[in-house]
Amino acid sequence: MENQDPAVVDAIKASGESTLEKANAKAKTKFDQFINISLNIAVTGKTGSGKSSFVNALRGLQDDDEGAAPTGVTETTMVPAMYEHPEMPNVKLWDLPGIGSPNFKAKKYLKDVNFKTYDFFIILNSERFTEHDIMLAKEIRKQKKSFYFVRSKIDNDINSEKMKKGFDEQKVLSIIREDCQKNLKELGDPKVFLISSCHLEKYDFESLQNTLEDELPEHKKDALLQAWPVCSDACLEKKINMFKLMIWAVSLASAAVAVIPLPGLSAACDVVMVVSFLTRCYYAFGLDERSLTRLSEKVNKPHLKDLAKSKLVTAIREKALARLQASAALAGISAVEYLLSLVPVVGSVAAAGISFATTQYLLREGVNDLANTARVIRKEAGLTFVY
Ligand SMILES: Nc1nc2c(ncn2[C@@H]2O[C@H](COP(=O)(O)OP(=O)(O)OP(=O)(O)O)[C@@H](O)[C@H]2O)c(=O)[nH]1
Ligand SMILES: [Mg+2]
Repeated sequence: MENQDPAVVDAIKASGESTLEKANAKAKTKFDQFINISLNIAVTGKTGSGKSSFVNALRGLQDDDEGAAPTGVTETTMVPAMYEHPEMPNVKLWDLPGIGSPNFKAKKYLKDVNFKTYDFFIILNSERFTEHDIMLAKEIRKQKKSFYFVRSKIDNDINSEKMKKGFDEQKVLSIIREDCQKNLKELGDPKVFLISSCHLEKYDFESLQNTLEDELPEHKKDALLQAWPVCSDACLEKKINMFKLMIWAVSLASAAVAVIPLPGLSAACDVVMVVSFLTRCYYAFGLDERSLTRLSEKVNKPHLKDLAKSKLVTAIREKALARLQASAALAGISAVEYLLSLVPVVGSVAAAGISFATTQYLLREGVNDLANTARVIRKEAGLTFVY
């Protein structure tokens, strides 16, 4: 390996493989999984428990947004309805029919909703869990799938308790938690997550994220973390770290260094891959128009969007790829050079020409730029120190 570009050597090392050939193969698989692996989340529970609202919240949508699952006190979902994550179509949320009917049969229900489709089930109840929830959980376990109990609409409970004298939020939460757990004892003390779909940044939403991450297989974990709404600083940092850990794979997969380039020698770079990776990053960090609008409204700070104006963020927002080719053609430069013009470039990188190291640099600087923008926005939104 002594003649290889040091950046390539680094990437091979990061892959954990011994040769460039093996590292390349691993990089391609890893990149493909990162973008395309399917994750199917089933949301079930009693009629009216807030399933559709929870599905919407996980997709970063409000109940009245276009494309949101219909919600409301009279609305009943009769068949499983599939909702793709708006930016990550590989992550699918399934809004299952309610389980409240008097002659409910868990086995038949699971068969009817085609249980094999789902990676795991989330069972919601906005009151105490009942025998139906327990029957369903037992049947899910029998079918060797996982389930997670969510006690929904916690904001309602907190609001009504707030009126009372000596209100203590933590105390109310532990009473609800204990009450729910008492009902579920026969299942062996499963965790119950207290959640409000209107306030994902509060209560146990982050804890649900951590538990799912711990229990999902490695390759599914990345899909979950990409699609999960940014609910805390820790969540954002985890996302940033995940994207950084992917850089070796994207650079190898996109560089097509089948023939080992020597230092400084140019290497072909698959710009489409680089752009799709940075675009994923942009959505995962919540920098898209819709997420920013929602955040601005929530914290009542309309100027937040003005903080997402770096060259890279703007290029992605304005549909980078289509414009990228046009602008590159207009300026008579390569698409990589154009991409490079969107991140701060130090002299030596610019002078070196488009090499493997340039692609790596571009990815690193790109992720850093998006990460810093997302951090600044959270800070300005006043969310950084809340947790
Ligand atoms: N305050 C509050 N209201 C919620 C929350 N989640 C859902 N709701 C409200 O509860 C009602 C029922 O919510 P849905 O999401 O339609 O419930 P569902 O389980 O999908 O109902 P079905 O499809 O009929 O089984 C709606 O009016 C929602 O706005 C929440 O976290 N907090
Ligand atoms: Mg519904």
